[in-house]
Amino acid sequence: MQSELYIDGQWVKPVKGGSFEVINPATEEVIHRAPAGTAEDVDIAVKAARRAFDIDGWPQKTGSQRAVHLRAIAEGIRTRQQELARLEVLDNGKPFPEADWDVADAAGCFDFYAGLAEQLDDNPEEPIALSDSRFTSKAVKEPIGVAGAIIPWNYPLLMAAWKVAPALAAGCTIVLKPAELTSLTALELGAIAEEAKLPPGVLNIVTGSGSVAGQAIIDHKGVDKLAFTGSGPVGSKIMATASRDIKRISLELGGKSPFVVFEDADIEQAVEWIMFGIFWNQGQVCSATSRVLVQEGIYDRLLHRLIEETKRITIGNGLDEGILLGPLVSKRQYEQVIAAIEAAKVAGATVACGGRRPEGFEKGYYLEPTVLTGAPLDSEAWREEIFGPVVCIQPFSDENEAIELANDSRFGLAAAVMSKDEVRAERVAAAFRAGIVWINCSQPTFTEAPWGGYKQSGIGRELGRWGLDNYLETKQITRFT
Ligand code: TAP
Repeated sequence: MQSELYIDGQWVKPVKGGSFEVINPATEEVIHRAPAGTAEDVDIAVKAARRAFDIDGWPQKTGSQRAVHLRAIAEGIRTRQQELARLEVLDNGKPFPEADWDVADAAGCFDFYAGLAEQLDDNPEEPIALSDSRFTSKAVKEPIGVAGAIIPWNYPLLMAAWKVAPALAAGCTIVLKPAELTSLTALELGAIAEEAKLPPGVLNIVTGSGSVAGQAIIDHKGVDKLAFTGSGPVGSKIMATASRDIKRISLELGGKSPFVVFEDADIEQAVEWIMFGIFWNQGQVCSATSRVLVQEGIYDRLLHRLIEETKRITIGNGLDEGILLGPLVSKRQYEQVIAAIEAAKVAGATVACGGRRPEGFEKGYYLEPTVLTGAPLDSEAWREEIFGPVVCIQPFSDENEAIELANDSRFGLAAAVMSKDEVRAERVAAAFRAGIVWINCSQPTFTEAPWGGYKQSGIGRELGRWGLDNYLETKQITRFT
C-alpha cells in the first residue's frame, strides 16, 4: 500500500506531512495510513500538470504515441488484477467478484480510450463547407488543458479510469483526487502509470479530504477543466466555483432511478433485475434503480417473490466465498442509510424486509437488504437518494401513470422498463426523462456507450466518444484564398 502522493512522476510526502486512517468497513480495523494532501500539494501537482501540458509536449504527441502509454496502463492493471481487487474489497467492502469485475473494466477503459486516441490521428480535421467561396475552413479538436478530477468511493479504481483514460487520450494532463474513504487503488494507479513510463506530470494523484485537497483543485487557476462524480451539493459547489473562472465542467451526480415493470413481464426475471439494480455494490450506485413501479395485476406476486429472494442474500466480508452483500463503505454511510429507513417509517412506509443490522455481526457496517412499501410519494425515501441497499416499491395502474410517476423526480440519471411488448417498451423508453434507459434489464454499463444524467443528475456525458469530447475543445481555422 502506497503512503505517499504521486506528483510529477515522483512519490512525495505531503508538504504538511499529514495522513489519515484507512478503515476496512468489514472489520472496522485501521489497515493503513494514507497521505493527506493539502492546497500546497495540489499547487505543486497542478504546476507539474501545467508544465507537462504547456512545455513538455504531452498534447503534441500523436494519439498513437499516447495510446502506447494507455495500453501499458491497461496491461499493468491486468497484471495486478487480483491484488487490486483485494485492495478494493479491503477499502470499500464490496464482494470480491464485484471488485474483480471493476478492475477488469478499468483496464478495458484504458484500452478503449487508447483506441480512440489512435482514431484522433486518423481524423485530425473536419473540412467545413462555407457559404462564401473566398474562404475555406476546417475544424480541429484540441485538448482542453489541465483537468482536475474528483471521484467518489463507490467504484474507486473504475471511477479513476473513467476520468484519467479519456483525459490522457485527448492530450490533457490531470490531477486526480480520490475519495478519502477509498484512496488505495488510485495510488496504485500511480505506480502502474510509472511502470507504463507515463511522462512526469501527466498524471498526478493527490489524496486527502474533499474540503481541503478537493477544494484546492476546484479553486486552482491552473486547472482548465473539472470532472466530478459524487453528491449533488458538492457538484453544485463545483459548478459555482467553476463559473467564476469559466472552467469547463462535467458532473456525474446522484439519481433516484425508476424501474417500471408491466404485467406482461416475467416475474422471476423482473425480481432478478430489480435485485441486481439495487443490491449490487450494497446499493451504493448512482444509477441504482431504487424506485420500483409494478403494475397492479402482478404487484402482490412480485413483491412476495422479491421479499423471498432478498432474504436469501448472503451477507458478509467481501473477501469470503459466496458473499453477495458486503458492508456499507463507512460508519457515516451506514448511519445515514439507517436514518433514512427510520425516517421512511415515520413518513408512513412499511419495512417489508430488512432494515436493520443482520444478526451475528458485531463489527462492520453491515445492513440487511431492505424493501420498503407504501413510502408516500412526497417522502424523502421515495424522492431522495439513499445510496444503500434500500428499494421502494409501489403499484401503478396504467402506462400513463407509470411514466408520470417515473419522471416525477428532480433526478434523471437512469430508468428501466420491463415488458414483453416491444413497442410499449420503446414508447416508455422514449418517454423517460433520463440519460440512460434500460429495456428488460437494469444496470449493464458499457465503456462504449454514453453515461450521464438529465436534470439534477449532472452535466455532460462520460464514456464512449462522448467521454473523449469532455476533454477536447473545438477550434475553427478559416483561410482567405
Ligand atoms: P461527496 O461529498 O460528493 O464526495 C465525492 C468526492 O468529492 C470525494 O472525493 C470528496 O472528498 C469530494 N469532495 C467533498 N467535498 C468537496 C469540496 N468541498 N470540494 C471538492 N471536493 C469535495 O459524496 P460523499 O460524501 O462521499 O457521499 C455523500 C452522498 O453523495 C452519498 O450518500 C450519495 O448519496 C452521494 N454519492 C453519489 C455518488 C454518485 S456516483 N453519484 C457517489 C458517491 C456519493 P472526500 O470524500 O475525500 O472528502
